[in-house]
Amino acid sequence: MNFQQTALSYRAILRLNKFLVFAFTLTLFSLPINSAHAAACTTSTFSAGSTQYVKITSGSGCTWLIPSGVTSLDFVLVGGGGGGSGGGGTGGAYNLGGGGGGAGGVVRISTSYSVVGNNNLTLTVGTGGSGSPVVTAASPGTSTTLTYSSSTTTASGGGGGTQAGLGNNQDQLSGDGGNNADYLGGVNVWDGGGGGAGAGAVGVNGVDIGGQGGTGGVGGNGKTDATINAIAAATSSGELVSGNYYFGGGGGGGSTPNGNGNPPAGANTGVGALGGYGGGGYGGFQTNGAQASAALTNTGGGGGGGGWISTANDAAKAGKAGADGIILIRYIAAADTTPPTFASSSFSVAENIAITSTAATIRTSESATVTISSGIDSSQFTIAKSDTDTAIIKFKVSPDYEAPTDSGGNNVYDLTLTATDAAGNAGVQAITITVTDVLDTSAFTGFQLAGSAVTATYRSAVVISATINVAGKVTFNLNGKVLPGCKNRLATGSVSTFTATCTWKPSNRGSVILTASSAPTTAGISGSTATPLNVRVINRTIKR
Ligand SMILES: [Ca+2]
Ligand SMILES: [Ca+2]
Ligand SMILES: [Ca+2]
Ligand SMILES: [Ca+2]
Repeated sequence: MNFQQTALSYRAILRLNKFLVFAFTLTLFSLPINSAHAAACTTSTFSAGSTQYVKITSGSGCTWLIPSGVTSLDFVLVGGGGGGSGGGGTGGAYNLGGGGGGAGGVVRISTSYSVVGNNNLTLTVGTGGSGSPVVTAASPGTSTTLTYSSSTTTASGGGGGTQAGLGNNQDQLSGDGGNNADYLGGVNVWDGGGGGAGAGAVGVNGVDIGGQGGTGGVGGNGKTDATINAIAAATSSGELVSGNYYFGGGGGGGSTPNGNGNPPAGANTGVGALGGYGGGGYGGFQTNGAQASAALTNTGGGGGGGGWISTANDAAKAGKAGADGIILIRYIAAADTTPPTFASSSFSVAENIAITSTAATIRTSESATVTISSGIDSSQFTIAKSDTDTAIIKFKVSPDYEAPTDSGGNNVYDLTLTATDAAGNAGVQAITITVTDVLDTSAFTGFQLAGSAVTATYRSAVVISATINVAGKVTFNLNGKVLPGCKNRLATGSVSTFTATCTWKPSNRGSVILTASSAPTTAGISGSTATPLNVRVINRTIKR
């Protein structure tokens, strides 16, 4: 450790103490978040058997409802990473590296909750600090918090990197890396990796020094463990390196050229080195020689500090932004012991429905397999699933209101359904399907001789009238033959009373049979035949 690094470390400790006082003050005066009207968090959900995973990558004071029956959950909380500072210096000292951003803190907890009803967690996902322009300190990341009842767990944001070149002293020629030190840590609570310090140029301030550059400091290590690995892998989160998932790496410090030629290998993302898995220094270089990249999204990584990549004075680079934090949740879904219920138990359908049409749409309270399990009329129906919680019932034979086939003959068909959910819970429901009448056939409501006579007089005209319930025409017959002039007589009237007449002058004596048949005007309504009239034709009465 050289003089410059020692000085940087000392200053970092001073700043740590200030942070602790600040954090304590915040804790005393912070107010609980009112979650009564908070919006639900936007989530991505995953499952593996009964193990459920929830990923939340943004949100401030949003709520997540602990599922019914769940009393134990695992969490990973990651704070936002600090931004990286820009490179460059004051007074024309351009060739100085900015500090990398500190990483977001990482907290892993496994907690039991006394869930008696609907219990909300109030969540905030910390955001990454902005990378700063040249010669400016960067913004810190913000905290990620989880509040249950009035108890809050916090993964704090990483500090922003500081700028380079505040003075002519050698130990001020590079930016300090950002810290993450505003909480005390504890079991399964990890300080995020600090950002790397930028490289300082050595020499006379304000000129293109050349040949006196340096390597930016490496960022702090990211955090992983078996639980983090399991949750991160299931949710495709974190930064995957050599089979482990990491969160909260510090950003690397910016580097400066070693001479007027090629820059040296600068801060890196820590893969294969001591650095954290945040962004490398912008202007620094990874060990493979490629320019470093920003922190990965939603890993809580710190942004890289800006370096200086050219011998020209105009090439000091801005710092990179820190990554937003993340909240990951894991729990075992509660066993399902609730049977499905049915939305309705009575249905009605008009007669003549096609056997391909739906007679009843059965909806259940959850995904279920629905069968016709019993019922006195059950054999007259089929059932088929249409989606996970809906089944369709159809008649095997189109029902006729005028000729019901149900038990009791009252057009009310009885059957019993059973809905079984994936856990094997079964709900049973008796249902009725009532067939309703439609006007599908005409009917005679009257058919008689004038005066309702049962005799007619030989060679004496008499009027026969027929009344039908729908508009149409009536044909009158005598002993099976159409009476002359009485074919298709228009029935006149309205609503359900339409009357047609026929004048008949009997040409034979004795008993005859009169009949009438209707031809409704409206398509789809079938005709009908009147009850036959038996009439005796007699001689004229002799006048005295
Ligand atoms: Ca169920
Ligand atoms: Ca019918
Ligand atoms: Ca019945
Ligand atoms: Ca009917």
